[in-house]
Amino acid sequence: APVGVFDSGVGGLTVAREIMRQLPDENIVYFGDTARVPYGSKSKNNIIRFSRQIIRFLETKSVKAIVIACNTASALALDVLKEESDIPVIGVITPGARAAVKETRSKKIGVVGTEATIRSHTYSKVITEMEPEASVIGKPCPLFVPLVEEGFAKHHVTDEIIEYYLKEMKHSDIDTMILGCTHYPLLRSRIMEYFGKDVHIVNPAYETAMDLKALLVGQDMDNDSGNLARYEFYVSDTAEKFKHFANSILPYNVETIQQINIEEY
Ligand code: DGN
Repeated sequence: APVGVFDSGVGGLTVAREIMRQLPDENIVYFGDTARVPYGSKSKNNIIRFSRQIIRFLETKSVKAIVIACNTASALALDVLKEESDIPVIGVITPGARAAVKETRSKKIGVVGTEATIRSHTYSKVITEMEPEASVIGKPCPLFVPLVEEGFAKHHVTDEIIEYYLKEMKHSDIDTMILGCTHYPLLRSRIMEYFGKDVHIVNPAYETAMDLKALLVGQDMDNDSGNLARYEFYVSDTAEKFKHFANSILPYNVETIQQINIEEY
């Protein structure tokens, strides 16, 4: 059976890419909610409703586990969805938080993400449950998403926006920073350059793939067939833009992407 991965759009492909790297035998069904992106500026009720529909859709594909690749949906909907679902559902927040707690010496951790993710304080809550002495500074960086999607990751305006958003964080005493949004790993090298060596950068996509591996092995659900893994992609808006982005970040060429009406689920 495949693993279901979903996101508000294309960003979750950074998580799918890590799963492909770390679990090369696993089949993946990916859903990107391109008709309703962005989630970062939406209310909790809507994010839960959207995520519920997507999980119902993925269940029709007989997935054995679901990864919520979207930080915003993980921050606002994971608790509810986990409770409702018969199959294991994991998000990106706990894996990212755990890695940050392990890494930090100063116990001062920075988190960047969408407006909704930062406002929810979910990263802070999860981090302080693991390490009560930790303090977390959050900063919403909403412009990072369109910059990445429009192909501006290496443009000098992106460096200016990084400076604009992260100036305060740079002059704080954090020693670890979580890239708490699916798109931000694509700005990783620019952000690392901006902070210099003193700040450790955590990529929750990488950590989540490790957690998924542990989950599948632990429940004896890992696929060691040795066959070539199958990847299926579904979106709620036209496939064209998704395809372009997918082919710019995935290690192989995506040919077929199917558009579905997610409101039917
Ligand atoms: N996928 C979203 C996240 O990780 O929070 C970012 C895109 C969005 O919905 N704004």
